[in-house]
Amino acid sequence: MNSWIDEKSITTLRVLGCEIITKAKSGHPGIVLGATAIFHTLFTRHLNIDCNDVQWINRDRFILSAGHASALLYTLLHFSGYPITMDDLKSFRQKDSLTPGHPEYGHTTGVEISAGPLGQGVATSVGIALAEKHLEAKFNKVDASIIDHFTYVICGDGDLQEGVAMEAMSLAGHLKLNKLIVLYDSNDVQLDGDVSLAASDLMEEKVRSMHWNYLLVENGNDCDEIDEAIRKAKMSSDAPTLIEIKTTIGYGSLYSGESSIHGKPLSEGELQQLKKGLNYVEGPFCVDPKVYAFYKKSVTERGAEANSNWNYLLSTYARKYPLEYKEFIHYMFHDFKIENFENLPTYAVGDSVSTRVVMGKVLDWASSQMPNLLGGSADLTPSTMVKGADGIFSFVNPLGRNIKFGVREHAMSAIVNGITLHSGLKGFGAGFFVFSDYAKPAIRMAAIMRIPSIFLFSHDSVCVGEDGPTHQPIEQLTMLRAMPQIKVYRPADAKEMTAAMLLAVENKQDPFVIVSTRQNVPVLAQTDAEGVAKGAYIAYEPKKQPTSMLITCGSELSLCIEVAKKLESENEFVRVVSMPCMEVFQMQDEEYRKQILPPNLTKRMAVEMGASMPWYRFASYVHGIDTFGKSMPLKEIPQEYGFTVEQLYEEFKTKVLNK
Ligand SMILES: Cc1ncc(C[n+]2csc(CCOP(=O)(O)OP(=O)(O)O)c2C)c(N)n1
Ligand SMILES: [Mg+2]
Repeated sequence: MNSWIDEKSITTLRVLGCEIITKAKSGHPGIVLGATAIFHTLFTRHLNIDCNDVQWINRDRFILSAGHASALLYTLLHFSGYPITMDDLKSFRQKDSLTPGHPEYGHTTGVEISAGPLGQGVATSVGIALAEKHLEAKFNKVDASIIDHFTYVICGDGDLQEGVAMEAMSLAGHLKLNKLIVLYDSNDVQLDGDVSLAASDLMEEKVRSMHWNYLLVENGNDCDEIDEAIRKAKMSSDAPTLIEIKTTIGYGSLYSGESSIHGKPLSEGELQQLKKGLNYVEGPFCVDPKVYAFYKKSVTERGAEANSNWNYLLSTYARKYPLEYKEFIHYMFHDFKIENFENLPTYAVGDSVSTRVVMGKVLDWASSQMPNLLGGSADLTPSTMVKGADGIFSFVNPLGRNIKFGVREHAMSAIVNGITLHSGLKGFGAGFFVFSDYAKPAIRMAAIMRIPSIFLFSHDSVCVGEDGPTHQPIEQLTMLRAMPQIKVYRPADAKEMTAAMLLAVENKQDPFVIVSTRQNVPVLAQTDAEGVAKGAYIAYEPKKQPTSMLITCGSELSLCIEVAKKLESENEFVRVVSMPCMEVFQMQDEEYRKQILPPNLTKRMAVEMGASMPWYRFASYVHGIDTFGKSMPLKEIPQEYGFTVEQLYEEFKTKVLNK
């Protein structure tokens, strides 16, 4: 039985949530009416958050994976004292409102994660829970647990049908991330109809086999039953918990239990019917002051008190453990400027080394300077060379910074986002570049959220060789370069790679993708760290005023310089531009861009071992690869695709110079 105020609050959330959806003529009333008691119980009885200190590091994290419940989340945040007014609620889904269609991290205070693409929230929450475990092990003392919070997720049937959620949950169970609690809004309905049309998994067996606890709440309208299950889940155990909570989609409406209510706003008449059925007497957009008062007491003040107790604990900690406290503060602000470059591996001009080896070495070195770097590879450590420091992260070694992600590129990338989102840590993940396809939806979330996750990839081109077309990237660079708010670096040699990696580890906004070669490439005299920071620069300037240009990046730079030198010996003066990052170059001021790519220098050829499309922004003629690759020995590949000095020289002459 729910108390009077629980009942009143839940009804208010249902009605107000539906009112704003109806006003917007857009949104998802189904979950707003069905899962209300889950949200309400979690917020009023468990979630420790503080609207006056939204970045409080030890707050519980609330991850809404079912992003279509945004109307409910905004209404709850409004009740809980966050800066969302009734007018903001009334502007639900309108242009530039604080209440956009799906929750947007960095846009609406109190939103912990951008959500909408189902499954992402569940997977990202695994990274958040992992970060919590690591920081807990790093900083807590027997008499002062300064990191000690839960990560709560609300998800629906759709979230758990997504592969990314399953990949991540499998890892979370394996790593025994026991502070992770998933509240599953189980209503047997999804957008297209009954869940039984598309799935018949035995959820209990499924999650138990992944080493999760499983609890069932049969009446998802009963706050005490939900409360009891959350309490059990919080009790110490060595497993994360999934609580399956049976609810009725569209509860209280004419379409109760039907999939049609999932995303169809109620009409004014249906809204009146809902209010009548729920005995709701307030006028439109009106809230009984008792509901506000209840939320003030049970969310706002309870959260503020938890935060104030924590601050007291932290001040004791600061006194007793001043060194650890100092380090803790560094972690919180990612305040690890690299100043000591003494042991940074350097390379001599003329050395030959693959950029993946350099990527791994710089990361190892950076990890020694930045103790808050945490990540690893998707079962490809010997290939990508990417690993975290201090041993493998596990239940017994939560201090380990090397995460064995297994062959789970998608979950890896979402988990990296979770690690980064937690704050205090910076996540990275690595794999074969061609499998960035598997990681892309999570990379996109990092870009949308503007968080500084790092995605490292090796085997950047057809020069993978024998593994053939399935393993040879072609269109992946185009895909990522087309993505807003991300920096895609493809360095040319050890020096460029070192510079790009340093930018990535120190970066505080927007994700980095860094792509490295499998094969050895020469260390060039012409490459330059400052140029790398600007995205593009002149790598080779002929002795006389250039009359044409080669624009390139990655392993093709050394070839282009050779081509330019050969042409110079024939009195043809060609500039070579190294462009390791198009996005960063585009951000430079016009003067710099014109200096590197003078508009009057129209004879240009761009060269890259990948799809030609992105280069037409810079050159009207491109030598790329617009077919899939071929399985063949590495040494025959450059010839096959026209990437030898001789072939490029001929092509440049016939197609650009003598045109
Ligand atoms: C990756 C992804 N695919 C599809 C959608 C579109 N979509 C949003 S909600 C939804 C239905 C999901 O069903 P369920 O999780 O059971 O939600 P309910 O209808 O019960 O609220 C779908 C298909 C999406 N948001 N993300
Ligand atoms: Mg459902």
